[in-house]
This record gives sequence, C-alpha cells and structure tokens, in this order.
Amino acid sequence: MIQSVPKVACINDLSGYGRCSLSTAISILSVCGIQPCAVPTAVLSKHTGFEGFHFTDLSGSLEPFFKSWDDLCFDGIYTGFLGSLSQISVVESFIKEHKSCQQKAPIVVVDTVMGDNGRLYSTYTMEMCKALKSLVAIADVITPNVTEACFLTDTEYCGDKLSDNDCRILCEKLRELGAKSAVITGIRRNSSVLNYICSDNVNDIYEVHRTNHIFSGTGDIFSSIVTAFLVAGKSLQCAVEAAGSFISETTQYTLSSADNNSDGVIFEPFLKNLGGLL
Ligand code: PXL
Repeated sequence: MIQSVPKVACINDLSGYGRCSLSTAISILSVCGIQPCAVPTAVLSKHTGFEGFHFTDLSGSLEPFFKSWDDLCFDGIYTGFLGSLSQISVVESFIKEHKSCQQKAPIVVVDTVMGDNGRLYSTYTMEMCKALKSLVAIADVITPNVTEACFLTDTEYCGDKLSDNDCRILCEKLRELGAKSAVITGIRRNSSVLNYICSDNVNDIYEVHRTNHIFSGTGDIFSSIVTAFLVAGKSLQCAVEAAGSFISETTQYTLSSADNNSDGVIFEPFLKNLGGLL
C-alpha cells in the first residue's frame, strides 16, 4: 500500500533571494518526504541582511488564508519569520484551533526568528518579541539562537559563548514560558558550535565543527530539519544531531566554494543525503 505523505503548515516569509525561510523549508521538508503547505507571512525581494530589500507585509491575508484551511488537518505546524504584531495572534489562534479540533494534535515547532548577534532584525520590535512568548507557550519545540533566547527571557546578551550552566539556566527560563522542549542553537565554543536540548528528562549537548564565517539562514535549515525529523517520527536528539551535522557539512562546503557567501549556505548538493536519513 502507498503510504500517505505527512503535511506540515509552514508559516514563514518568502524571500526571493538569499537562501532562507520558506524556500529553505520547502526544499528540506520535500526531500524528507513531507508535504510543505506554505503560508507566506511576507514577501521580500531579498532577506533583511541585504541592503535595499523590498518588503510586502501579508498580515491582512493571513486570517482569510487560514479560514480556507479550516477543513484541513496537519501533522505539523512550523512557524518562522512573522512580519507584524497582528500576525502573531492570528498564528496563535490557528495553532490552538488545530490542536483542539484535530483527532491527532499536530507537532508544533516555533522557530523564534527575531534577531542575531545581540540585535533584533530591522522589521522586528520589542512588542512583537513580547507577543511571541504566547506562541512559545503552546509549542512542542522552540529553536531560538542565543540572541533570541536572551530576548525571550529578558536576559542580558553577553555574546554567543555560553557555559553549560548558562545554557541550562537559559533553557529552564525558556521552558518556564511553556514550551515543552527548547533547543538553543548556535552556541560558540572554540572551533565548535553547540546545540543545547532541554526537555522533561533530558539535558543534552550536540557539538559540531564550525566555520569562522557566520552564514545567514542556518537557523532556518536547522528548524526545518528538526521539524521534518520529528514529523517523520524521529526523536528530538536524532533530529538535532542530523541538523547540526548537515549545517556543519554544508557551511564548510560553502566556504570552500567560489560562490559569494552572502547568498547563504549552499545546501542543494547535499539535500538527497538528508532525505536518505529517513
Ligand atoms: O533566516 C532568518 C530570516 C528569515 N526571514 C527574513 C530574514 C531572516 C534573516 O535575516 O531577513 C526575511
């Protein structure tokens, strides 16, 4: 018998240029055998890391968009970049409705996309950051980087180099917001990057080799892989390990290539290997 293909609602922006958000999520979920159902929160000509990007906010479309999906069921809901304050409450209602109405609740992954290097992205406000806590409260898994973890927990940002104890304290504060599991991503240690997992019975660290260059879009690759693996029935540990290894391999490849690094991580040649892991 032909197996049915799981569906994931991917709520994120579509940036035409610079590998990130929906273009990354669609590629990764598809190669992992999952149907990505895209909900564009905004359309950008290129992501906000580039000068002179054009931004179209789709906040007004979100409610009718979701309304037309009332009769659909999802195996997962995965949220990323949200373009305005009002979007956060609309997305929250969508998640709550599907959690309560579906026979089997979807796995909810909230990638708390807000900023990096101690700063919020240019389209993000402190008000939005406060509102995002209500999405964190209904998530199965959240995947903040160190900057986002600090903003969410009102912790002073002192760089990406955290001790194990700093990670534990930060993760506990994140879970106090309501998330079942938190993975703090991109913690820097010498020549490594650590991803720190905190769930009910688990505190785990996954370490991979890092390049000296910081690439945009790695957070989107990470949370897309985590979502795909969880929806495919894998454990969070297995998902985080796969995501870390994939990013380590693809960033090293990108650095050694002649392409312009600001275009993001060259992951396309590696996608088929990812699909093979499931
Ligand atoms: O990769 C995160 C991200 C997503 N969406 C947009 C962004 C960024 C990071 O710069 O600008 C529009």
